[in-house]
Order: sequence, then C-alpha cells, then structure tokens
Amino acid sequence: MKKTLLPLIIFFALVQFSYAEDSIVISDAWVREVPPGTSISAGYMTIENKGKHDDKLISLSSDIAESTELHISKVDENGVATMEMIEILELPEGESVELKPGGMHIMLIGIKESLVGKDNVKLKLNFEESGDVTVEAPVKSPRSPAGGHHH
Ligand SMILES: [Cu+2]
Repeated sequence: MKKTLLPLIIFFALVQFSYAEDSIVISDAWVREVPPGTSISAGYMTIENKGKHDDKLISLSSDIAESTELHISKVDENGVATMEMIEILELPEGESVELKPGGMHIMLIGIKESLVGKDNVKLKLNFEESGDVTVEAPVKSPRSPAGGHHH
C-alpha cells in the first residue's frame, strides 16, 4: 500500500498542472468601438471550459476601464431593455458560454482612453479554478445597428 502512494501523488500533480494550462479556451473576443468621449463599451467572446473540472468566472478587469462587469441584457415586461449584473458565471465542465450583443457581455465602465484607432484591448478574466486568463480583444465597429448595445 505504501509503495503505490508516491507515484499516485506525482500523477495527480501532473494532472493538476496540465489542467491549469489549457482548461479555459477563449475565442472570438472583440470589443465594441465607441466614439471618443463615450465612457462605456462592451466586450464579447466565447468562453469554453475544456477542463476536467467545473469552473467559475469570478472577476474581470481591463486596463482601459475603471471597472469591468459581466452583464446580461434583458427586456422587461414593458418592453424596456435593461441589464443585470452577473456576479459569478458558472462554467461547468465541457460547457461553453457565448457573450454576444443582446445577451451576455463584458461591460467596460469608465473608459480611460479612446478606443478609436486602438487595435486591441486587454481583458483579464479571473477563474476560480484556472486563475487569470488574459485576452487581447480586437476593437471592432459593428456595421449592423441591430447588434447595438443599449443603455
Ligand atoms: Cu452592460
């Protein structure tokens, strides 16, 4: 019994390591270009948990904004578009979550510098299990006003 214990510990240490490396996969990230002087914008992406554990997105930050929150756009019973803050986003094993215009989004509040002419915005996502994941999200100006983010 004693002899088998050490290899077992090494095995679990390796599993833990590889898990932390690539369990969260982020794709299609972008940030909405807004006119200079606009204090808010939004970021979108697909977050996929390819790990072998459930995970949670617990906080967000960006150098260009004073605060960064996860929101979901909703339409209330009077047809008025509103947004709700999501404190913690659950990411069960094998699941993916799409952040897109009209749905869930990363709200950039208190933008410090103009996004016009900027190529990328750095977004840092902090996961309970996987730690920090930094994304370089290209700044895009969507052509279709239907995808607009209303406040
Ligand atoms: Cu919002």
